[in-house]
Amino acid sequence: SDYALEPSRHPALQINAKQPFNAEPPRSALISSYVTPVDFFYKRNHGPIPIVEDVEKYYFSITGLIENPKDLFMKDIMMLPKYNVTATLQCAGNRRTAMSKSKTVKGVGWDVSAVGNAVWGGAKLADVLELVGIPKHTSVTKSGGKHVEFVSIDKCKEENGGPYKASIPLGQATDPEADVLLAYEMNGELLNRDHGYPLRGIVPGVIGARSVKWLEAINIISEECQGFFMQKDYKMFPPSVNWDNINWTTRRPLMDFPVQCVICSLEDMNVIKPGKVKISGYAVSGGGRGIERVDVSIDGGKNWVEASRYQKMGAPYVADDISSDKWAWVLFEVMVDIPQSTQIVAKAVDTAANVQPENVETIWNLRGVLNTSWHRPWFLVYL
Ligand code: MTE
Ligand code: MO
Repeated sequence: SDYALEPSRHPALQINAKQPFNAEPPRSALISSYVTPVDFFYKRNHGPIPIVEDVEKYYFSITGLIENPKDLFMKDIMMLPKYNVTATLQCAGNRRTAMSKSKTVKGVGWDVSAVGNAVWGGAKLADVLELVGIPKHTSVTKSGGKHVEFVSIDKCKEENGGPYKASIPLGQATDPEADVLLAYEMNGELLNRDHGYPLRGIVPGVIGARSVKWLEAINIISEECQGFFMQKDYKMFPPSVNWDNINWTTRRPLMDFPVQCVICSLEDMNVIKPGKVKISGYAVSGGGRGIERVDVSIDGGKNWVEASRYQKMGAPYVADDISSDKWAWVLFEVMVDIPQSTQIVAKAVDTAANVQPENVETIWNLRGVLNTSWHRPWFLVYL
C-alpha cells in the first residue's frame, strides 16, 4: 500500500490515527526541555509520507504572477543566508478531544500535545522570493500577485488524491521580520521525512496547517489558495453552526494562533497526594506576541497564583525582551499545596492582554479547532 514505506517512529508516541499517521508525545515530554526533541515532536499528516530519494535532483518551481518563474534546487536554497528560528508549531486541532466531550466534533482526536518547539534552520522566504524578482516588503506584484501558495508533493484524500496546499499573504512572505522560512533543518539536524524532508515552509505564529511540508511548488496568486485545507477546513465557526447549515465561504481561513496554556505535569486520570506539588506546562500565543503571565489556581479558579516563566533553562523570561524568542512558547512552573480536594486550572495572558475563554462551550465549533479554554486536568487526590 501507499503506507508500506512509512518511517519508523518513537514507541512512546500516542497514535491518534495510523493512516495517515497522526501522533503526539506524552505530556511529560513537552516540559522536559524547552526545545522539543524531533522524536517527540507531534506528527500531523493527511496522506502517506512522500519519499524524495535523490536530493540532488530535487527542485521546486516558483511560478504564477511574476516576471521570472524559476526552478530552484537545494543548492540554490543553501546558497542563501541561513537563519535559525526557534518557533512553536501547534496544530489548530490541539485539545480537540476535550472539546468533543462537550459535544461531538469532527476530526482526528488530540490530547494537549499537538504542539512542539523547534529550532528551524533554513532560508528566509523573503530572500528566496528576491531570486524571482520580488523585492522585500511587497504586498502586490506588478501582475497582481497578493498571496504565496505552498504546494506539497503528498497526496491527500481531502484533495481527491491531489497535494496538500496552503497560502499566506505576500506581504508576510516578503517581510524578513516575519521570519517565514523554507526550512531544511530541525534542531540542527537535517529535516526528517515525517517533518518535511527535504524542504518545508515554516510560518511562525500561525496555526501549523500553513507550514506546508515536502514543497513541490510555490505559486504567486491573486486570491488566497482555494485548496480544501484553506477553504473547507481550519476555519472557526460559531457554536450555532452545524453540518446542516454550514456555509464555508462565510469564514476566513485561520492564521494567527490565539493564546494557549496547558498543564503538562499531570496526566489525566493519574493520582496525586495532598501536599507540595510542582505544576508545570507550556504557554504560547500567535503573531509573535509573548506571554505576559500565567495564572494557576487550585480551587477551580477562585484564587490564583502567578507561575514563573522561562525559555532558556535558568534564565527568567521577559516578554518582548530582545533576548526572548518571540515565536516560541514559554514553560512555566509554580509550587502549590494540594488540599484533599482540588481543581487545578491554568490560564495565560499574552502581551496584547488577550485572555483565554473560561469554558469550552463558549468556543465550541463543529470542527473542534482552537480549543484554548482554561486547562483543567482531572485526576484523583489519593489520601
Ligand atoms: N504539509 C503537508 N504537505 N501535508 C500535511 O498533511 N499538515 C499540516 C502542516 N503541513 C500537513 C502539512 C498540519 S495540519 C500541521 S499541524 C503541521 O504540518 C504539522 O507538522 P509536523 O507534522 O511537522 O508536526
Ligand atoms: Mo494541524
